[in-house]
This record gives sequence, structure tokens and C-alpha cells, in this order.
Amino acid sequence: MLPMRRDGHRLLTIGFSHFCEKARWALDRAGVPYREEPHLPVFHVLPTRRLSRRTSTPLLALADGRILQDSTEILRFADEHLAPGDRLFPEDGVAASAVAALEAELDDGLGVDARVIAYDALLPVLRRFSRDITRGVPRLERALLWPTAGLARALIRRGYAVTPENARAARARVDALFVRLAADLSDGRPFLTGDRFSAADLSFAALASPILNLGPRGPLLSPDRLPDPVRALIDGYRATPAGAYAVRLYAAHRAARVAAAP
Ligand SMILES: N[C@@H](CCC(=O)N[C@@H](CS)C(=O)NCC(=O)O)C(=O)O
Repeated sequence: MLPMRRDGHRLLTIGFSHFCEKARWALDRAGVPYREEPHLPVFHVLPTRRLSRRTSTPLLALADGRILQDSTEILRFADEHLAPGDRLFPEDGVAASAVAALEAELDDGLGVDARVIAYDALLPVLRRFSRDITRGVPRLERALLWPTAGLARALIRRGYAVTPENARAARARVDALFVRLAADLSDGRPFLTGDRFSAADLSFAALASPILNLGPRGPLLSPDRLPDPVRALIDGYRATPAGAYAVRLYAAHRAARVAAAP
């Protein structure tokens, strides 16, 4: 593990957020040293506001004072640390547009849908996962989590329009996306847009991680605590060819990420 540097890059996250995971994975992969400061949702507002007018995470505060507050921007920053052939966004024109287009589509589609599906399934049973969701967060947030949980749940439901109907519609869109991506992969290409791992693959796996229960160091949530219907939902996605593809990507990258983690 690299020593933490107070003057280095700081990654402000909602610890279990999949957009944050996307940024974290890219930084780990590029070997960029950073210090993660995970927060719980709602509690993330204060620390992000200290650095920016917007509250969205991931927020990467660079050592030189610049603020990158979008996962795609953070992927592009990570790329600056890699040789051209290893970058998440290829240089070559055709491949570059295919990767950029799929990555943007996944941010707007899968990113939003997976969040609604996961929150709809998990908000009612969140208490079972206290340990998982508070990993690394400040002690005060941990102490205030349950006294404020009702309010946080209501804000999350309203902020992301988490309703059973929206979750059903999101599941239908995700099912269609998984079928489409599996069809793309079925021509034998090793990765979603061709023969190299790219921002599209990383984004797909990271943004699908909440509905596949995948995390950087193992499952995101303790599998033995999942209620049966949620386990069935996750197992169902994992059993699809696209879900299995994301599981394989996580497995292929996990050892290197754990070793590289700051
Ligand atoms: N397009 C943004 C989306 C980021 C996003 O939706 N972040 C959520 C967590 S999953 C968040 O921080 N929400 C709280 C807020 O915006 O205050 C990105 O790619 O970074």
C-alpha cells in the first residue's frame, strides 16, 4: 500500500456509489495515488460543497487545486498517466468514437437505472448492511446514520425517483441493454467495442456493480445478509451473459486493484 499523502489527490466519494467506483477503478488501474474520503449520502453534501458549488460525487480534488467532478473526466485524467495503448479512451478515430459513445450511453442509462433498481430493492433492508455501507466513513456519520436514516431514505427516494414502478421500468431497460451487449460480445470479440479493454468495459462493469453485488475488494454487500428476493435479482443478472462478463472483468482486475489501492 502506498503511504497516504495529505498533499496528494483527494477522491471524495459516496463509498458505495457506482459512479464513484467507476472513477476509483480507473485511478487504481492507472496507478494514480489518491486518498479516498468516503461519505454516506446526504452527509456528502458538506465536504463536496467546501470544494465546489455542486455536490455530486465522485469529486477528485487534485493536488494542484483543480477539481474534477465527473466520472468521465476522472477517467480521462487517469488516462493521462498511461501509455497510449493502455488508455481507456483509444486515440484511433473510429474506436475512440465507439468507446466514447457507449461510455456516455451507459452513464445516462445503466448508471441511473442500476441505482433505481438497487435502491428500490435495498432501501427497506439497509440496516442489514450497516458494516458494508459505513466502511471508511467518518465516525460521526456512522453514529448519525440510523438516527437520520428515515430522512435520508426519503431524500434518496425523492432525489432519484425511486418507486416500484420506476424500478420495474429500469429493469426492463437494463434487461434489453444486457441482451444487446451480449449480442455484441457473441461475435467473439474479447471486449465490448473490440479487442481492447476500454472506458466502455470499465463503465459497464462499474455501473452494473450494484445489481451484481460487485465491489473493488469483493462483494459490495455481505452476500449472507441479502434477503432471498434481492439475492434472486442479483443471481439472475449474474447468470446472464452480460452480467457474467462484468463479473469476469471484476475478477480479472481485482488482484491488481487491491495491490495498487492507496
Ligand atoms: N454524471 C455523474 C453522475 C454522478 C452521480 O450521479 N453521483 C451520485 C452518486 S451515484 C451523487 O453523488 N449524488 C449525490 C449528489 O449529486 O449530491 C458522474 O459521472 O460523475
